Amino acid sequence: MNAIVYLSENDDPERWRQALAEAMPEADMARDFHVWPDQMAGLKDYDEVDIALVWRPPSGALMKFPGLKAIINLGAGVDSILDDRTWPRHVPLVRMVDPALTRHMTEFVLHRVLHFHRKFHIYQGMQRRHDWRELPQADTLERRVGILGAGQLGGDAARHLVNLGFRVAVWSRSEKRLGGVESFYGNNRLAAFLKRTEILVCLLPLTSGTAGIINARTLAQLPQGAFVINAARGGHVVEDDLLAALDSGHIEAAALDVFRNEPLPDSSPFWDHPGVMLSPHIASLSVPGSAAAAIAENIRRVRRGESPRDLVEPDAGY
Ligand code: NDP
Ligand code: OXD
Repeated sequence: MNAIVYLSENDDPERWRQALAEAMPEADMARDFHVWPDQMAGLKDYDEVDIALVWRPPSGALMKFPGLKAIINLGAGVDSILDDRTWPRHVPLVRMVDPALTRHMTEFVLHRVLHFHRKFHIYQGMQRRHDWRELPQADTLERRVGILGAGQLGGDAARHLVNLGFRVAVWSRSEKRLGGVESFYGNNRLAAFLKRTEILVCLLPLTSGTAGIINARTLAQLPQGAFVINAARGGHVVEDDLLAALDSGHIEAAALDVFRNEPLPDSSPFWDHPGVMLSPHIASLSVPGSAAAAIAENIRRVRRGESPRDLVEPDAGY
């Protein structure tokens, strides 16, 4: 028998059970979908579990299922799994690639880029002071946006920004050919990418090669008055360095969705910093009704003995 175990404290498991039931009418999700650790009673033997659906699973939990054929992550970033030394490396790990996840991230990026580009961060303060003035406005065609990461999310955001007229560049490991987008790749091109970037967007995976990439040195390489938008992981930013750059005015403002410690502690200076627009890790939330299609297809592939799509390369870290 094949069974699915759901390991996540982040979401309502019933939403995923329901979405998968619709995407896999051939399966009996009432019988075969088990929620760790509270709803495991219906399972005779942990060996029966071939699929784990996970989001930040508790350390050691995946080791309890020796028959696993795939670990399917209910989000795009797999850093929390790879950081846990107990995850079974021999089991294929799948990340989330889903049109709704991509669409919603692009909305977030467009919103933040337009917010800074059109100076709404300044107009908001002016409203509070009853200050009716118009500020000089740069033309979109002259505004240089740079995206760290040009994968599913960075690539889509880049395309939409190009459509709005922005001058867009991406930075990735390998060269990209995206219409109208300048491609920088490799560590030795990072400085040149930063030098031309007025609005920096981070959409990198968190790996040993990208942790702390937004730091005093790289922030100093951005032009005076640049903006930072981080929708990837808190670990990409050296938070004290960003605060110092905001305080000095070198960075005019930042939009931060992710933090090293989440939920963001009440004592964090980011909460009340006038240059920070903050959100609680909601840039793009997984949508079960949309993501279930790709998950169902991967479950079918694995059960037919085929390799799943959207595999993570553990050595690369994403
Ligand atoms: P992808 O794996 O599709 O893309 C990753 C991109 O980063 C690729 O272009 C890759 O380069 C590049 N990259 C990786 N390592 C390096 C490096 N060392 N130097 C330069 N470029 C590098 O990931 P997604 O676009 O699907 O997701 C990106 C991240 O967004 C996730 O890992 C997650 O952390 C975050 N996220 C945040 C959400 C939120 O709500 N805040 C929601 C969803 C995701 P190459 O193409 O050459 O391989
Ligand atoms: C993700 C996230 O990685 O929501 O999908 O952060």
